[in-house]
Amino acid sequence: QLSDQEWKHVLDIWAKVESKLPEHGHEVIIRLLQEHPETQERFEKFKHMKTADEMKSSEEMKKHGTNVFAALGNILKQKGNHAEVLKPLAESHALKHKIPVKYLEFISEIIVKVIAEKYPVDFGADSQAAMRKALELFRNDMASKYKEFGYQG
Ligand code: HE5
Repeated sequence: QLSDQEWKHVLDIWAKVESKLPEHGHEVIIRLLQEHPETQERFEKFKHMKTADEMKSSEEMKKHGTNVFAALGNILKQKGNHAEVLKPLAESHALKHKIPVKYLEFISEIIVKVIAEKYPVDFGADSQAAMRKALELFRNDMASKYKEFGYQG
């Protein structure tokens, strides 16, 4: 799906993201809940939170952002051969957390936006396009797994 050059773009920028993985993961979750309030309803632990400040000071949310970014990094590093690592994530998001593909689109957009803000020099047009493509591949494969699990997503 992606060329070697595109995967290199994706993994080079991800190496920078990893230098502050908990912080960047935390910020992405906050922005997701702020920009798409309907997603907040899916989080038992976070749905009571009212302000961005409350979210910023939440260690629990930071931990969740870390887990999300660690999982995503693990997937990206498979360079498309991610069936094995994707499966448990697709299963939990389909059957337990009930996360529509639309929400995966929301978080993908925010991931690209946040990385572009943090690393404007290193995340140029080619890298952004490559990251979009990698996230699209991730979503497509999540969507087909969702269907295997009987969730229409
Ligand atoms: O499912 C798990 O592990 C397989 C539990 C921890 C986890 C969750 C939970 C992980 C590793 C991820 N998510 C990873 C992940 C990567 C993609 C980009 N997620 Zn996840 N999530 C969990 C996403 C995308 C995504 C979008 C949305 C709206 N995710 C969510 C929502 C979501 C929820 C509600 C939960 C369970 C609640 C939770 O752990 O709260 C702290």
